[in-house]
Amino acid sequence: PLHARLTELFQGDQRLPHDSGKLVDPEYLSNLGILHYNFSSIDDVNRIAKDRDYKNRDEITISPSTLGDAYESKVKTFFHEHLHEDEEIRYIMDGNGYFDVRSKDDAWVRILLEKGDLMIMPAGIYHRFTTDEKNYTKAMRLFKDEPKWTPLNRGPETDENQYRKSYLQSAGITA
Ligand code: KMT
Ligand code: NI
Repeated sequence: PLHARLTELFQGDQRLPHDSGKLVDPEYLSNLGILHYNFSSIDDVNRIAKDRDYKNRDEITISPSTLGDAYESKVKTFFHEHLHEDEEIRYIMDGNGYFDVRSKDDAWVRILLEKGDLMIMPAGIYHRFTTDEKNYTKAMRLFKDEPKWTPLNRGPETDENQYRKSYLQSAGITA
């Protein structure tokens, strides 16, 4: 099951839960254009990839033991608010992690992903990622074609990005 909650004001470590206790239901997430599943078998992941014509994938283990000195800076980079011009599919193979996504009124919603969770985020949604206090996320990243996950950090330019504008329109968000 997937746990999503509105967050409190962010103070201190990004890896803490920052939980306001305000639960967000699956419909709230689907209204933001987010799909999620829990798959215990890789066959289910393969089926999603086939259905959506995803041809490539890679695996990343985000932890101090695999990334060494680069761990802290990697985690900070993933936590910069950004968008992509493609949808983002992530499958948690082991451990867990938080994806924060922007709500319709621009508040942060923190989504806890655990082993077996697969989330599909639409192109153009502002989001960020962090490990939690256990500092261990093993994830599969799926790509349509060549591995391409260029994050475009939020700023005046991304607000004008055509993928951002299409997203706002499809989610029915008016600024
Ligand atoms: C992203 O786009 O922020 C990421 O892919 C984070 C690393 S994958 C869990
Ligand atoms: Ni991203």
